[in-house]
Amino acid sequence: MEFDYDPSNVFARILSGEIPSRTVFENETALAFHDVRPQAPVHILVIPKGPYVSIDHFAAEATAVEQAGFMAALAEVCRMPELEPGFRCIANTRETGGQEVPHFHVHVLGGAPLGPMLS
Ligand code: IU
Repeated sequence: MEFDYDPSNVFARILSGEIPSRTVFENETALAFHDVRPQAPVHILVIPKGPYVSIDHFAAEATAVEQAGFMAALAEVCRMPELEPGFRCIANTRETGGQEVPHFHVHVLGGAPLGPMLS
């Protein structure tokens, strides 16, 4: 599959510093920040710093260092005390999968009972 990354997407502009975000955690290859329209008391987005459009693009083409850095950032977010009772990670993928921003991101949601996923 060919992956076509649009460098003008909003998360690229957050990474360049053009648009501010409320950072939760950052390392060499990944950034975690609060979603601007939270759908749960805790709603964090974890993104790689590299130009990957989706989870399958990232899995296919990111280096081992980028993948390890991303997982380290995700793990850091998952250790937030507010998430200890339970949380949900989601990676919407392509338009049919509900993806609006074409830069790979994992939503981490929690801070309240979430109920069944497809309710
Ligand atoms: P999606 O999986 O691509 O549908 O999720 C995109 C998320 O990015 C969505 O929850 C938005 O609220 C969020 N977001 C953001 O945090 N900051 C922005 O400037 C924009 C979208 I545009």
